[in-house]
Amino acid sequence: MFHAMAQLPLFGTGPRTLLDDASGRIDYIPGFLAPDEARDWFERLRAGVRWQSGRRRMYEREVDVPRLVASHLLDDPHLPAPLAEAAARVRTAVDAPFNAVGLNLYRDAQDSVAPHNDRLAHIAEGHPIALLSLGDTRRMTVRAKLPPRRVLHVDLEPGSLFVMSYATQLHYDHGIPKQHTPVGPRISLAFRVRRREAATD
Ligand SMILES: O=C(O)CCC(=O)C(=O)O
Repeated sequence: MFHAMAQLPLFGTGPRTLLDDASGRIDYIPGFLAPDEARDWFERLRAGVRWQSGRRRMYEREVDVPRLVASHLLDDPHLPAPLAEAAARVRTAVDAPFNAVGLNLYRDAQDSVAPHNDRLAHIAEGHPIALLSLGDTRRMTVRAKLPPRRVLHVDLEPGSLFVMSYATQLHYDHGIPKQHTPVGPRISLAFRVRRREAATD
């Protein structure tokens, strides 16, 4: 599924396979982007994307999600330049026909994403999800849905790439919890292969 990743990272301590069994595969590639590039894309995206407050249903009510979001199809003629560059770069590492990117902006330590798996009705079966991190480091928690509920905690550093196979979405939830210590803003780019009939979100 993934290209030989060992040859890809030019910075950081090298790629790590965090999980690889019948329940799926997760790879973490620190230093996938050079620090200057990660900083540049962060600034350009923070300023140049039309960030929105996401909404979700909770107990019969609509509430804001605690972060800002945006999404683009990758064939959008108005795709912001850093997203086109990021998509091209991610495709060099991950062998998947990514066609959409979801963006998350965590403004501070209070912003988060609750544990979830990606919506299976929206993503094409068999393809991975690749998360590119920019800005400050946030901790991702990946937890098995069933006992013994194996847990992975991964600090997603700026310029890193975190790749989850499709199968992991069946067996694990992933999330970014709020944290007690102050932290600066972080942007994540979630590259997905969306089913064409699914609306963007
Ligand atoms: O910010 C992240 O790295 C995780 C984002 C995520 O889980 C999602 O967009 O579904």
